[in-house]
Amino acid sequence: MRSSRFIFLLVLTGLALRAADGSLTVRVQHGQLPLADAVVSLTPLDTTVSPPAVFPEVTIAQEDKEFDPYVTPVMAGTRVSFPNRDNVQHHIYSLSKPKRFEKPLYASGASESVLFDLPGIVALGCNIHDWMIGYIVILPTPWFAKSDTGGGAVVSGFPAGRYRLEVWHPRLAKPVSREITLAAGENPPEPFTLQLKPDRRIRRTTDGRPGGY
Ligand SMILES: [Cu+2]
Repeated sequence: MRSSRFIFLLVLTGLALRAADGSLTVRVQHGQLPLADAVVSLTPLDTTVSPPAVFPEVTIAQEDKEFDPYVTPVMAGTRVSFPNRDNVQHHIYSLSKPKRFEKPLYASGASESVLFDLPGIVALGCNIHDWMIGYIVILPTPWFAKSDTGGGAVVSGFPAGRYRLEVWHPRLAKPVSREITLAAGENPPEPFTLQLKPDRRIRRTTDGRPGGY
């Protein structure tokens, strides 16, 4: 469909690096509009990343028959819990390569966790509610951020050096990456333009599905 193809403009602004603690601010736009839920990551090319002593706790809730958040970036090695905050049962699954799993019919209030140890994209679905879709972006680096409703993402805490800058979004046909060198006083890299594919989420009626579950 011609109308479903959009230009996706990634604008990198306000690069500011201190000696031991870099910070990169990225603005992700869809035409003139800010685009939320893009994951921006920096993977070092000259050094290896050692895993943190303790991984932060990450939660993806099932709430109002949706996955919340819709997109969740984590570092490989992170355990994610899936609490059911609805008063109906859910049956979540992933058919994605980095982690295939299934949590059959589980009830309100229940929470189960899954370890995501391999980098890649995991798409989450629910066997009961077809429209439920969520993504886990598993990264080989601790330096990443997700764009907010204003399209802004701030990656911070990385040392100066050479990085692979990657951008992923549910509506990108393929992930986009480029090599950049981030050093104190450096200008932001040139903006780049990406192609988006249609939003795959199924639209719900305002009151959910008639006679729903
Ligand atoms: Cu469900």
